[in-house]
Amino acid sequence: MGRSVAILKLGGSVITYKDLPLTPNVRAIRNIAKAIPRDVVGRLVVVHGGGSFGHWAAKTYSLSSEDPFERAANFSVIRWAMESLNNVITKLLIEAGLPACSLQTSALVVNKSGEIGEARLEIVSRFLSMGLIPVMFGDAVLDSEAGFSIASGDSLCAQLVERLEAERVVFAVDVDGVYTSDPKTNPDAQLVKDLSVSSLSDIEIRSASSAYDVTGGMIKKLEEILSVVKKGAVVYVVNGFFPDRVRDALLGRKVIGTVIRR
Ligand code: ATP
Ligand code: IP8
Repeated sequence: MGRSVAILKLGGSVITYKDLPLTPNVRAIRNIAKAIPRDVVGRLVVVHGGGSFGHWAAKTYSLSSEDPFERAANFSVIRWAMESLNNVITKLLIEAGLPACSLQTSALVVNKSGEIGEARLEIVSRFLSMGLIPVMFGDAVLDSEAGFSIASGDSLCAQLVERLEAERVVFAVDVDGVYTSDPKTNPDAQLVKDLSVSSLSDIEIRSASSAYDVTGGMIKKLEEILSVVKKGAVVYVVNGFFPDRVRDALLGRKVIGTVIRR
């Protein structure tokens, strides 16, 4: 595809009320949808997280239950929860006039021991070449070792960067960017405006954002960001509650947030 593709990862902390099961933040999603510039259509992939849909479902319906029937039934509930959230997001993107089209992650990805193993992502470039915006998501997927596991939206972004040779990835989260430590628990935390691979390890990440984040919160996110940056993309971490920042980051403009380069 060449280095013009952008990936927008909509964090669960923005698109849902993380502590209210199965509750989307419709206003936040709608505002971001309206801010997506039309000139990125055909070179934009949207990926969203699980928030109070996927993470809540994965905590409540365990994929490691002893009983195989119960395990399969739990898998189907988590998948249903993610489809439900994806439906809301896709609908709001369409209402904003965008050619958004859902692509089910679990039909394209098979995990191996909890990490993405196979990822048949050729179809994503085909959707892009037809002028569509694929809308993908962290999902419950089959796992060649564990039976079932979770593929996070962040690790899907890392795969997409490699396959599409994406130019930039914008992570929309509920804080202004990456801080020296968690800004929600440390009032002295400082926003880090520019980061490189070598300085990433200096960031202290105190905790995951919610009691039921099953995919590792900010710690795991920074690991995925590291792998994205090493593959040559520039990463922006911005506050998704400020849609103008999301738009400016998608366009590669100067923005309040954190920019991470190789
Ligand atoms: P998901 O990956 O489930 O879609 P998300 O993308 O919204 O969720 P989180 O995993 O919730 O992102 O990570 C964002 C949270 O990380 C913030 O709400 C913040 O409280 C927490 N956090 C922890 N350490 C830091 C840090 N050093 N800088 C910024 N945020 C941090
Ligand atoms: O919120 C997790 O995706 P993430 C998806 O991007 C599920 O980590 C099903 C919990």
